[in-house]
Amino acid sequence: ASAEAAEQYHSAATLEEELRQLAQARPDIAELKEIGRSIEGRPILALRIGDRRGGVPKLLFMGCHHAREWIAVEVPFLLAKELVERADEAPIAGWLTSGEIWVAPMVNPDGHEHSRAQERLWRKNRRRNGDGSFGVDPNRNYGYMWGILDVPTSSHVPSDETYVGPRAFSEPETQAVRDLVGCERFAGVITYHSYSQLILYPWGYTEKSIPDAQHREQMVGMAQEMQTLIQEVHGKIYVPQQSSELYPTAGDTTDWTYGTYGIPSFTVELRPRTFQEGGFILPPDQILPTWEENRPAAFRFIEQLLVAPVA
Ligand code: 0X9
Ligand code: ZN
Repeated sequence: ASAEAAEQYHSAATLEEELRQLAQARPDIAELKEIGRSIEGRPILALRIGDRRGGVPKLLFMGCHHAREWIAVEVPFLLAKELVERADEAPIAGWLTSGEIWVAPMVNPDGHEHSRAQERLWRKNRRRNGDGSFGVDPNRNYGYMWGILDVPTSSHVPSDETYVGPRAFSEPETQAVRDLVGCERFAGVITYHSYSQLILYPWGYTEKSIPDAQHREQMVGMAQEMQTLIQEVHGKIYVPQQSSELYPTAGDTTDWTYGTYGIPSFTVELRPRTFQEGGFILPPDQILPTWEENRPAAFRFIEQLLVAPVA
């Protein structure tokens, strides 16, 4: 069963191949970019989708900061595929004229390959920490409030699952995202993870709310709307909450994108809801329904931030 699953989920190589095909099929609207290279030298890829008329708003969707979260590759990949394959249909055609959508489905390719071939439940990247242990948690390595916590969910011990790394942006995987976001000035970010079915917004490092009440209202409102849209498809409930309500972490992706640039940013935890339902091991027959329920939420996010950006 697990060999079968490995075939239906993308490897780093099959993802690269399919992203390349999408870019080749529609060079007028899609371009494959290497935004960096992993520790083991794998390309970190993003598909840029849009007419590129210059000065347009841009959105970023990412997946698979965590190696074992295989479904978090598939949802952003299927988003990219649909945007390219239906680029001439409404409403997508309009989006690709008014803005640009960037999709990076596998931020941590080394960890992902390790999860596929060696240790299914591997989480981190494949950094040699020098003490015999491997891996920095890419979702603790971003440079906003980096390292301020020392707790089990955000650890300074190299062998721990949530090791923050020796310094902010010590890893090529987070450097790639840092450099992309620094160049492209995104109007919104969604980063896909699994599991738990949650829609998380900043802060993650503190139980305090973000100071800007308008931003908070906007993100809470969008998260609630996404919850409704998701539930309408297959009845699954994705609970909106502040990241720190799940547990506190410092140096996660959305604290950095919001804290540094003020970008509305969400961490979406995909299926399943519980450990009992399989946890990180999501049967491949759930790839499509998970995409189906997340599609209208992603589309709404695009409508709100690309077509009618809030001032
Ligand atoms: O721990 C994480 O990085 C995310 N959960 S996961 O199970 N996919 O590893 C959640 C990050 C959200 N941020 C905070 N909880 N602060
Ligand atoms: Zn994760």
